[in-house]
Amino acid sequence: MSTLVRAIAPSNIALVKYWGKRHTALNLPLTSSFSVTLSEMISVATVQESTDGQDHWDIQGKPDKAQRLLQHAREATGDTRPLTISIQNQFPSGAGLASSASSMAALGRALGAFLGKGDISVDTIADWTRQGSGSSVRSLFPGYVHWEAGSSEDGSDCIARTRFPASALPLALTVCVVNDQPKPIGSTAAMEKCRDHSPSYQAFHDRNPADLEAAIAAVEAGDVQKLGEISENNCLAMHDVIREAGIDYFLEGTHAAIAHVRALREQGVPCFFTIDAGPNVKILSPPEYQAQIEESCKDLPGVLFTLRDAVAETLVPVEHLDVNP
Ligand code: 2P0
Repeated sequence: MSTLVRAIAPSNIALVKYWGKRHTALNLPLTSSFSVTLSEMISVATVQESTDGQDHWDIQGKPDKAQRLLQHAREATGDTRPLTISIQNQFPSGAGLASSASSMAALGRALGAFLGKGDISVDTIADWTRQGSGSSVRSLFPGYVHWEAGSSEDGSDCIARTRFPASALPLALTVCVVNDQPKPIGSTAAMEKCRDHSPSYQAFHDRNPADLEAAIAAVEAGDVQKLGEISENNCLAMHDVIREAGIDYFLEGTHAAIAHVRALREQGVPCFFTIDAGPNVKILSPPEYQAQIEESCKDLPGVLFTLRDAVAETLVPVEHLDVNP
């Protein structure tokens, strides 16, 4: 028998976004960010020792990010056994939804348990997963998560933590999927273009502390409307920066969903949107409005399908299973 480690990690959605790096090689963010970790959109990673002396990968997409993560985990633990690694995204991974955060977080948790034998701290795991995807560090924690940018050269004060449990302000998330093709340019490359070409890149980062403080205060006060205002404005400011660099992630369905959220609010439905580096629109609302919101989005022009999710209260513990090699 040999041991197979199985770890799950969910996707996360930033309400105050990270869009720029202070250290490219270590992948350290320029500013802090604030997100919700989801409960349904998950990735599952398994790790076990290979019997033929080779590494084997069974993952969706290119393995370069995962290989970078593995290299850091091996250097940190000194454990270089050949591994068979699989990562599956249990949500439409071809649908332009960010799966790199959840897949890297799942792999990091699995490697932490397998190579580190359970003695590895979550901050060390975050240090590894950040090499694959910066925002993955937020997926290592449930609820409302604050990822501190820090200022140290080595990234030792760049840490994420749950700031509030999901119950502090119950939120449902309805995704309007408007594209099922890979996005035209990935986040890392887009951030670099923005740094080099967008006049309002600095202004976007200058507003970050105030947006963070206001978003945290809004959750503390249970004020969905305020949280929505801050999140929408932060997201639109990020997309202005992106557009200034000659990239426009929005499609017809993106504009239709934004207009729809605004119209719903006019009708008294408390909801707000946020959009990441892609065209899909995430609508956040109190859970009791989700069915109505989802139904009303189905026929919007350009919306292919909708997905339902919520903020995660806990993470699923890592499992150790005895299997035949
Ligand atoms: C965020 N995004 O805060 C921002 C908003 C997308 C839009 O972090 O370069 O895969 O690997 O650190 O984390 C998505 O990019 O990028 C992201 P890298 P990552 O959620």
